[in-house]
Amino acid sequence: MPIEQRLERRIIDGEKKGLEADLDEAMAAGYKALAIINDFLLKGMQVVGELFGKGEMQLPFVLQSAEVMKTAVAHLEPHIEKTDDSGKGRILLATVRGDVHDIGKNLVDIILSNNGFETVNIGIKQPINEILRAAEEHDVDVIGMSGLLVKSTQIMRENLEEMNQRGVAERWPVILGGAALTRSFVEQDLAEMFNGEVRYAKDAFEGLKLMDALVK
Ligand code: B1M
Repeated sequence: MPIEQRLERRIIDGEKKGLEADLDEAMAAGYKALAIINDFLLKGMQVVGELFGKGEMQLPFVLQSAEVMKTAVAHLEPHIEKTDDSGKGRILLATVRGDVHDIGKNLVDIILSNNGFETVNIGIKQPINEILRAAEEHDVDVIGMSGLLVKSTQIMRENLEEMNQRGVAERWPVILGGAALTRSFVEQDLAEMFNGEVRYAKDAFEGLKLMDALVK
């Protein structure tokens, strides 16, 4: 099997043995670390999501796929291109209350920190109290929330309502990301009720573009 398909297959099958050697082989063949993540590994994860959604894959196997994904990203991370910029600004990253999905958020973390931003990544299942406390403590410029469950889109709305109520909406622009969100939900529905600025990032690169625009 060609290396491209083998890597995609590894995610689908949750097969870790020999993973690093395959990743090294792909890099030696000229693929950049980020291209390996975006073009092969995430493609595999997409298939996992589809199989799981159709009831053709059980949760423990999804977990195994996620483990392979995380190990692969950790192996590739030192090879991801970095800019020489630093100190461009600081973002808080959290997966919202009730949601454990963190692969996407952690990719955003890598992309932003490799491109001159400081990240304060407080992890998964974070209630708004904790998000705001950490934002204050670390004096961040932007708050970034991630969530993949449909339920999380509602939690994000509640979080923005809470920011309105506490009078801190204008203090921190907010970037929202995650597969269950849509641009119109964030930039129309949520933007309408939020007293500050809220933007949608389809992927980590859009997150980076937004950070460049929001933190001047
Ligand atoms: Co779950 N899961 N999962 N899951 N899981 C989904 C999200 C689901 C769509 C699968 C499906 O049914 N097809 C479904 C949600 C359905 C819904 O809400 N309607 C689902 C479900 C149901 C669940 C459980 C409820 C299952 C159960 O227990 N019965 C449970 C939830 C537990 C909880 O959260 N309380 C659960 C658990 C899990 C695992 C633990 C097994 C594992 C997560 C492991 C981990 O993250 N550490 C898992 C996985 C792996 C998935 C799928 C298959 C893959 C997610 C992923 O990592 N994608 C997922 C299916 C799918 O999304 N298609 C699914 C790769 C990742 C790079 O993409 O996170 O979208 P993503 O991030 C992208 C962009 O969205 C964006 O940039 C990233 C990179 O480009 N982005 C941001 C994300 N955050 C951003 C933040 C930003 C900017 C951009 O700025 C702040």
